Amino acid sequence: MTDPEEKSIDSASVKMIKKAAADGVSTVFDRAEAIKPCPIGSQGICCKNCGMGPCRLPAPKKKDEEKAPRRGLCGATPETVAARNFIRMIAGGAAAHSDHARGVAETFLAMVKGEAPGYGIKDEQKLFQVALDFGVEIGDRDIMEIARDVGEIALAEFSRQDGELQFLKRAPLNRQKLWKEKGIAPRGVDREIVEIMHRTHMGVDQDYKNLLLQGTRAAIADGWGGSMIATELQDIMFGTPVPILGKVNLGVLKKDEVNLIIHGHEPLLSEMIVIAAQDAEMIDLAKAKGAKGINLAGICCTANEILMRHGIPLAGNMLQQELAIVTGAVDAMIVDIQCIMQSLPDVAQCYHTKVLTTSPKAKIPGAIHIEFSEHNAMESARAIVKTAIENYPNRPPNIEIPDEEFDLVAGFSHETINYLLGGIYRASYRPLNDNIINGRIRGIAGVVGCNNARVRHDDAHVTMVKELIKNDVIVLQTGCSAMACAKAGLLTPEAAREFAGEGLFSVCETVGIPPVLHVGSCVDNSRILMAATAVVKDGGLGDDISDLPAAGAAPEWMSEKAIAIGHYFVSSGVFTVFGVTWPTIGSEELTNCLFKEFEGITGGMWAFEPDPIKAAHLMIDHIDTKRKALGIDKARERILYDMAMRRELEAV
Ligand code: NFS
Repeated sequence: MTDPEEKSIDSASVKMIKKAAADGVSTVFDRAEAIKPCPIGSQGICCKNCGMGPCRLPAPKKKDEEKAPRRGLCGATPETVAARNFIRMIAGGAAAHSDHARGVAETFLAMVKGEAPGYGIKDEQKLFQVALDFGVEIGDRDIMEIARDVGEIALAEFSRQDGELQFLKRAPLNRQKLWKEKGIAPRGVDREIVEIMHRTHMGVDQDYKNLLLQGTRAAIADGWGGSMIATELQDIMFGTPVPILGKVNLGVLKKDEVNLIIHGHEPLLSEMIVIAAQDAEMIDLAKAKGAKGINLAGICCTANEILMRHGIPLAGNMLQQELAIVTGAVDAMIVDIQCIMQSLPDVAQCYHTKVLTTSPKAKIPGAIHIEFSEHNAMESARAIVKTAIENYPNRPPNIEIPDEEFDLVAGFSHETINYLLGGIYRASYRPLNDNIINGRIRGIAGVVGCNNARVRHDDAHVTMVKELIKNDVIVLQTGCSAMACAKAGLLTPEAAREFAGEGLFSVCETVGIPPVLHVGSCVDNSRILMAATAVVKDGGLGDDISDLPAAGAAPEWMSEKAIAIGHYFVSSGVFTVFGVTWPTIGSEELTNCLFKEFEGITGGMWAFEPDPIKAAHLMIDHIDTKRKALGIDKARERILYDMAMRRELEAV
């Protein structure tokens, strides 16, 4: 294997990659060297949607072949094939977010009916807000009656057969109008996903632009439907996050406590485990087994959920899931759904870790299955915690916990941003807008998404975000990207002094916020949509999200969910840059449509740039173009001039 230092910028991960090699354990980093991606598949031009194929349509190499048509057996063009593949990725991603959301809605309804003991309502204000959005009468009705109506409407949204999703009404009016005019305002996400699967079946929709429009409907249904429903109902049940101090990286594991890692996505499970792990009986049991206590930590997006609401530490992001087990100190890793590697039980075999699956939708051979349902949540949570405790005495001799452990502040829901900037009594986005208008803040960037073993772990996230804040762009983050930057120390208020440009630093210092705001898990990218909408509604920065000096990025994306998210940002009017690889590159025409023509349809567009510094500058250029269109470009020049003058004065 090539130098482990080349695999990650995170020293804790490098140590564990080395330990894995010494222990004879194969990880994703080894497999990434052994298996090379198929060049035709990765360009999106391999069609395997029928039994006559797979038809691979690479560009002809020799000049004389240039005129030979590239066609599948049915005559499908590279454009059609790449568009089919691309929107099937959107379908996969939207399905993942939305099925998660459906689970939340079902639990919410069970809670209302008294069939989900342990769950309740923590944020009544948000319940009333969603009730208003859904047109549910509030009056002096009992809270559970209101909640029942909200839950029923939320659940019905998934299979809405006609009309439009209710949450579309939350978007700026111009955005709603545009979606209507272009015919892309979605119905229920289930229906839009099924229609993708139908249209991409052999011999149905052969027009790549028409295919992309269907992908657009499903993506909007994800962002403003499935994902937003998940975020809102989770907030109602578990509380809307407020700023909270946390810790990140493998150093959060404890040598002398039972280490229980929660990995996956649904807070339905992790919230219950947080409670079960605090149970006195469980702590006594841990002590009886020789441990000093029970230490919970998270991996992947469920980690972000429990960090934001309880301050539970983050053990690491997606590419650290195997490495956590390699420490030898994890007594159990509990998984639910999404971003979970099948290799976990294999890695665990070399240590003592028990891998527990909990969802009937996600089983792994070699793992122990303890089924979790909302009806017996606490019972299964306790069984899970007990399994971890009982495994503590089996710790192997070769334990090595890296020291790396960093502070971060998380919990910046869009409601929180409102209060922080505007104060309790006049909560508003006004100060943010004013600071964008006066140029101290140049613009807003959302940097989100996965890790990808094809590139150096965490490198692109951290490099891009540093470049953005250096140029006075405030960054909102979710998911693995937020964890990467937290490990680099960017998610603390002190980071503003060290890394931010002078304008952004002055705002961060006044308000006491980090230059990089942790907004939550991947379904919480819906919070970024709401924040962008709030900025538009506060005024002075245009009439639509596409007018804002804002941009999005997923520099280390790998999952279909990331494509769905990227496309709902583009469809909401945001310029969005992805790194690593681009899944339609095999069709120039289709790629051109997504990168250029799409701006004429949705006001947003895609870009691909694997170099994170160049990608950051694409975002900054876009932000500057929007500032110019808004007529606020001069304000920034003045600010910078003032700063320079001040420095000169200070020098005298
Ligand atoms: Ni989102 Fe990617 Fe997964 Fe979270 Fe991490 S890999 S698309 S960031 S954990 S969902």
